[in-house]
Amino acid sequence: MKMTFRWYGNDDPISLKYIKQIPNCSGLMIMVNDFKAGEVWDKDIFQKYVDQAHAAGLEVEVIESINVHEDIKMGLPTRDKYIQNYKQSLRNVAAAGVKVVVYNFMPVFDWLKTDLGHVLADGSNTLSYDEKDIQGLTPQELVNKTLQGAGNLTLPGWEPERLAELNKVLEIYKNIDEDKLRANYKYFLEEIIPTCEEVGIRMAVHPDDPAWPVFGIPRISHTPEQLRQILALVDSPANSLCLCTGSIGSEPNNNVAEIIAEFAKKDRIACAHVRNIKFEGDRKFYESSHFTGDGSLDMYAIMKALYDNGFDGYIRPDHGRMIWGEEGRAGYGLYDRALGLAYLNGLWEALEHQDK
Ligand SMILES: [Mn+2]
Repeated sequence: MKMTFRWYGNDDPISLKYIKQIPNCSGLMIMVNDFKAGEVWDKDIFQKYVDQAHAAGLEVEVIESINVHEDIKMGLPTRDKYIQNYKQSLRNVAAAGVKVVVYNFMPVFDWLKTDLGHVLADGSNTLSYDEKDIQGLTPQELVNKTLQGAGNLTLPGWEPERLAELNKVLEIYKNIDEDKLRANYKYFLEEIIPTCEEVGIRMAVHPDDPAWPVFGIPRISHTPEQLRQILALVDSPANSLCLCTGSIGSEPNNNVAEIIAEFAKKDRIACAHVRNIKFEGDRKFYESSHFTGDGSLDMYAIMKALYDNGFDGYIRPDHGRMIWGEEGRAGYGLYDRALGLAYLNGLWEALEHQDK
């Protein structure tokens, strides 16, 4: 298992030096915004990030995400051009040493929260979701509200170009049900997985966040059965999961540790985002600290499920709260994520020792 940390490239206020100072942090999961969905990731531009990371003593074996162009998800004739570009991006990042590519197949909206600065009793703030807050909003109103909450920093998944044609895209999705979306997904995977196998990359799909459909748009990556269906679309280790505990766990009926055990046993978890959330009601939760006692998920059971089932991929702490006066990109400050990483280190070390 390798412990890693997300870094936003030169757009990240957190320095690589600080990340390197976190104990047992071997490398980065890089998220850069140089490349729009559908564009080829330029070899030289990407290599510069990798060189910077290496100079700081950090590996870059995971990137998140090479975004999938909406035309691929919608199955439009233009998809083939974007799929060719995707394959070229895979070749380019593989040449720079990347082994895992995180991505998602969520239509229109990526992750979704209704408050990016929900204040907790201890004065820290965090991301939260309350279904009540999106009832009555149009999709465009939701987009405006989310972008307002982000301040000056870019929000991955909410790139302006992706949302530019929102109304047109929503119209097209009226004719796409879950099965059609899955068929479009299969078409995509059948094209790219042979390239992945050739260049040594594992695709890791990020589950829907939160784990249910929004605005009636289909979502097909949030139940154990749906994850099985995805892995069966192309049965290859190159077609794997990014197991995000806070996303999968937002649906209380999803037993996160059981889901991890099932897919880790089959070696189909390429990497994991590990974080906790606290339920406050039906479809109402906030992102707590990683510590089990602060949230609703059993973090020991989660790490044990990974450990017991031979997980040897990459882990990173996921979203953190803003603490100690830090101001930064929602969910991606330094301090609380570093605390989360240290806590996950401790759980893992204890699991290793119990085994001896
Ligand atoms: Mn995640």
